[in-house]
Amino acid sequence: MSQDSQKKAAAEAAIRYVEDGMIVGVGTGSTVAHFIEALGPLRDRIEGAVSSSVQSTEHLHRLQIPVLDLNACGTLALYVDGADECDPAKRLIKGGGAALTREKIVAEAARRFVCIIDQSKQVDLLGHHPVPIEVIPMARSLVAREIVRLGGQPVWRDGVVTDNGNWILDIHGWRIADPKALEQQINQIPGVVAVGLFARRPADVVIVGGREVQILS
Ligand code: ABF
Repeated sequence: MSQDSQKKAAAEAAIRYVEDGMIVGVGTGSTVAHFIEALGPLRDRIEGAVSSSVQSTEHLHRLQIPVLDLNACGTLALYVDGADECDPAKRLIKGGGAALTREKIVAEAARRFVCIIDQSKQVDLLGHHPVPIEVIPMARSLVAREIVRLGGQPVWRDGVVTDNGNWILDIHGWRIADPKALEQQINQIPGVVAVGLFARRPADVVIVGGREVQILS
């Protein structure tokens, strides 16, 4: 089964968590694009969606799904998003698509975070995929130096500007034994907007696509 078919299978399986009248938090990426497509036919049964990126907002609009402002929604019942890596404790690396800050905000606002992935995203230890950090542009070098002190190798994702007008550093070379502690340490560096480690708020349910879809809860 191709990687994209696995993504589609995971995304379609996530539809069972959508209930009538819900406001659904929607992530970003190619797996989520399949979820948005599957959400289209349910547009009249849900109140709307809160989006984590301009890309997903445009996709939701094309399918005539109302996109709501998180500030007007309070706690969301459900957030569905993909990931770049997922460990057995459902802790994640996210942000390959540069939407990590808004993804983190919507995940935090949700009671249930359902993460949809293909099998290549499952790892025992986080860190094979670089860890993205969104930084305020003037702090790029400062944050990079601090990251080197923490044993990482920062690479500036040159040319990429986030939806919030910031820049991304991708941190290579970490094998992350304690993702929660590292997340906290990075969050303390001035100029860091968000780090793509989702350990303090991991996923609640992980759906892994395949011939047989696996649901880890
Ligand atoms: C978003 O999309 C990101 O946090 C993650 O980086 C990425 C996963 O991409 P894809 O679904 O395209 O593999 O969820």
